[in-house]
Amino acid sequence: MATLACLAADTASGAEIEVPRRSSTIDRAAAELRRSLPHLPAAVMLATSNASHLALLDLDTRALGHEGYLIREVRIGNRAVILVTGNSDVAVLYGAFALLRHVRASESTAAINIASAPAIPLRLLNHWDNLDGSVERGYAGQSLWDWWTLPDFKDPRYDDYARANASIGINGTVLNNVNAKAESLTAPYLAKAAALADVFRPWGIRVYLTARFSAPIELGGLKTADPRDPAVAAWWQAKADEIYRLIPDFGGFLVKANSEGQPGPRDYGASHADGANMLAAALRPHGGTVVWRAFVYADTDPTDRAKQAYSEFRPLDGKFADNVIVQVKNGPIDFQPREPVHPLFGAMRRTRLAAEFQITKEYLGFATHLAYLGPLFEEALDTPTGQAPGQTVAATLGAISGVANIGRDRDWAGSTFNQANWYAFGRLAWDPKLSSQTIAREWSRQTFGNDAQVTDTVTAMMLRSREAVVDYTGPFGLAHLFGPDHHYGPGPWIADLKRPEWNPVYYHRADSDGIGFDRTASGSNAIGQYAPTIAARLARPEITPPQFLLWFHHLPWTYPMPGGETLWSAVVRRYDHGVAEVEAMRKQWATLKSRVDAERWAKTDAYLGIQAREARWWRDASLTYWMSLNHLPLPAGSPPPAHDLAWYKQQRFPFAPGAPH
Ligand code: GCV
Repeated sequence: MATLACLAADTASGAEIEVPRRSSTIDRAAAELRRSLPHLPAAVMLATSNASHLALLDLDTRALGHEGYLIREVRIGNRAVILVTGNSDVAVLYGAFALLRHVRASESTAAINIASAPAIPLRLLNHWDNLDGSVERGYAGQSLWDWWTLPDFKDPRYDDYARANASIGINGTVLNNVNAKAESLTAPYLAKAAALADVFRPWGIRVYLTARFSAPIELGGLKTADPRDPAVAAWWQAKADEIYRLIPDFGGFLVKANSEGQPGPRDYGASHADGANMLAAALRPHGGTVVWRAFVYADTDPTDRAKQAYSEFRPLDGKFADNVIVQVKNGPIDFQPREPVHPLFGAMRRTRLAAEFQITKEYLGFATHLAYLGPLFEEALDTPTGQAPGQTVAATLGAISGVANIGRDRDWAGSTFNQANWYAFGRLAWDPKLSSQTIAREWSRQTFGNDAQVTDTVTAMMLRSREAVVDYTGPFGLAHLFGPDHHYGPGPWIADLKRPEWNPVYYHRADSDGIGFDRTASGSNAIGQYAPTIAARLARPEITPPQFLLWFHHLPWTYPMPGGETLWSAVVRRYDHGVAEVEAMRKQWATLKSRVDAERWAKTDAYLGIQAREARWWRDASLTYWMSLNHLPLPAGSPPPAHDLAWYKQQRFPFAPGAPH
């Protein structure tokens, strides 16, 4: 073993970390083990699969690909070691983190034998961070990126950010908001991005930037940004060359085009494919990727907003260059507490697709409400597309993006439990077959320790939490009932915003007779965008999954639900249940007071208090409004709302965080 560089020796146990070949990435893997496991359970070797020490072991690592890892107890020479290996340095790093997870969860390495490779090659965070330090839909303080002091000062938190991401397998990060400023592509900002890329590189994380489509006009002085104009293509080519001189492993561009006022190829009568392919050509010589968002809807299109992305992108299938990925939000509207999956999944067979999830909780109570998103991610990823036998949404993906919930708050994500959403996103991006329950337990143990009562209670709270938010904000598939702009709190009565599809009344279509959006053939026929087997289930309310009932159907308030109660009574019961669930979570958390550190216990307790108050507000405001339309009494036992409708309508929140500016 003379050639081994022994980086650490634990004097207490005598165990050591052996590293046949050092690199900046493998050194970090060793340092993580040393830092987190001061008492290593056994000697650990960190080595890529081509290390000569492993030759005699005859390991077959082909199935691991570039990033997958293998952790196994082996004998090397006359010694037993836990080998962490893979086909690249970053694979070894991922393996080291997996070993840490395993030890935290099982407190043992006996008979360890874990092989794992990521199911989805590109696993991105999307930051909606602005150059002025604000974060669109950010509820965890200012942007982590201090553009003012970069590139000179590299805040140590950048390294911690990268560590946290590498520990869950995130391999790319888009630094800036999709509502992009052209300035982010100027030389000073590229130097700042390059400084961050230097910090992230050893952790296997590539930097991406959003690209404002009109940048050739704003920065280059051109008269047009038409993607078919050779001068425009040349401008982007030169810009790409400039970026790669500074960031040789630059990941590429993320683009929001012709969506919510952003410029794009449609401004010139060109298609989304024309725009994406022009940028892709500029990145191609350098190995970069264009991630092009399919989040489009237009007030000039009178059809159902839920149909517009499919209508515009499905005909472009096969027309995108192979270094373009089309990024599709998990549902057809906009990150609601529950949506059916987007019909584009499985429908664009000749296009690489990414699923975009929102980790930040724009529509699930901001940072203050406890809503564990593991079940939301899992539900979408596991949904069958119906487009091929056994195909789930996860199986259609070449990439996955999560809109980050990270800021400069001391707890990074605005609350302890919001960290679980960042964690769950990464774990499911690596392995969509993991259950959200497994992930919740794993996270709880690593966050609060191995006290079984804490693990069981925290896991139980987490697993009921997202459904509680669905119940008190919009049960049975009701959606987009939020106050305007800030999206904080209820506003189902809002009907006067400029664009029809910005108004909650557009989505619920409630009147004296009934409620819900008819998306069947007799209505907008959005169900026609799904595969026939799926569409058949959605065509009739009796066989539509109840959680999507009012997403797809307009039904009378008196509609008989399974079990005999009326739709109205069932709706009220769900609102009441949502409120009760938050009270139950509060009680569960109270039982942990002596078992969780005082600081995190107190903040979570206070936040659950806020959530309980706001769940009641949501329930009361919504029911008051529905009753103003249907004039039905509340079922027996359901408490009357605290205020009248006028009171709820009067509430104003000018300083709610996260709204665009
Ligand atoms: C970045 C929603 C949000 C916007 C966001 C947009 C998007 O509409 O409210 O803040 O803009 O989605 O995903 O582009």
